[in-house]
Amino acid sequence: MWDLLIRRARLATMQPGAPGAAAVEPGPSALAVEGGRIAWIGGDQAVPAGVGTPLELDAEGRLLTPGLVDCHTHLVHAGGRAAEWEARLGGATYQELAAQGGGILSTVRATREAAGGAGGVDRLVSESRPRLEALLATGVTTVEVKSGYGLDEPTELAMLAAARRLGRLLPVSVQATFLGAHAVPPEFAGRPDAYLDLLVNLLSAAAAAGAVAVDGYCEAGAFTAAQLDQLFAAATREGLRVKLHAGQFTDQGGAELVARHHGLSADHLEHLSPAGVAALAAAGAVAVLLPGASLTLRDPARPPVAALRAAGVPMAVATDCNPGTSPLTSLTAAMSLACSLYGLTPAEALAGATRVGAKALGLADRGQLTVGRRADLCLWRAEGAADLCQSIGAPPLAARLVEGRLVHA
Ligand code: DI6
Ligand code: FE
Repeated sequence: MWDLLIRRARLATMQPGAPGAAAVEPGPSALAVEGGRIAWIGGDQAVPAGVGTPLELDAEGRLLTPGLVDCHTHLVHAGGRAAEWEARLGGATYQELAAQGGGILSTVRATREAAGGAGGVDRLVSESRPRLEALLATGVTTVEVKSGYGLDEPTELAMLAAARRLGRLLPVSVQATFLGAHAVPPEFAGRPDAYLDLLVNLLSAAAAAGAVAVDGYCEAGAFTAAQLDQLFAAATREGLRVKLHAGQFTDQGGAELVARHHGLSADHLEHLSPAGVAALAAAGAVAVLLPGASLTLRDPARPPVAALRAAGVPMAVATDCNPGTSPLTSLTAAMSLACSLYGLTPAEALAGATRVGAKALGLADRGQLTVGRRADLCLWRAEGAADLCQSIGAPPLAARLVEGRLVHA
């Protein structure tokens, strides 16, 4: 007995090469759920007689996709940075503002203050919850959440605890990433190697607090590839998967660093050499594209999409939701920007927010509609990927299901 049968849908299975993957060719139209997993997929006429179901949903020809996966966010933090954005509109640069104590360190101050004392995790949760709710309303069923605005043990662990609690409060699967190597905190100014020692010692506590991956900021003024090499080697021994902010402003060899550590993904990549593209391709790592940051920073640099495509590097699309460079709480808007700014096709953007987003998190149990995978599903008031990706404002979401449960309709 199935728990739910969806009929008369237009399935975008997102299986590479399968009919319906680009949501344009005629493909299967019915899907059944049992025990939170996809139990059967086929044509409306092929639904086996005799398998009962208490719940049947008529999709009326709408597009059915895997639930969206936002594989790169910093949504847990306190405070905002609108004044910095305004200063940049007036001609200041991100680097100038950071050198004056703004940038990441200004959010670190706000987050440490919110997280300190009794009820700190609660305060982080209530500051961050509206951002997560907004993301969910755009069809997100799995979200990655990074730490990295604490940069000390208590605040980093409080951020990870807040991420975990949000995953219990709201119908979404949360994957936490430890980003202690986001910036050198003021108390370690001029002593980055001493701070890296602290991070290495923190890895097991971060894993115990729920982190499943480690990330770093490989950038001029942040961390070098050589420094992150040590951290990633220790993180791998701790069982954490590797992800990296690479090539946002300058190419520091981040893609090659990810490849050396068999990492899941290199993210940003506005500055990436042909050797970096080849390294990602050889390692099977994902390129995570974050067009919200290009838009907000008004940065004309673009990831080398044509070269990544030609080399067969899978491209994910994510929001990078953060208060400084990408205050974006809509994954469908990020998909739209990936097409308009970076030149992805709508089918690539949809794959980037489903199958490839899941790959960027090392999650093989979601991101495609196949029997046995999680029944994380979105039903859209749309006919295909182009309809879905063209919209920038209110997403055309008709229903969202997490493990087969209707959580948004
Ligand atoms: N992601 C990041 O982590 C940095 N830039 C980006 O796109 C810094 C974010 C920040 O300024 O807080
Ligand atoms: Fe980021």
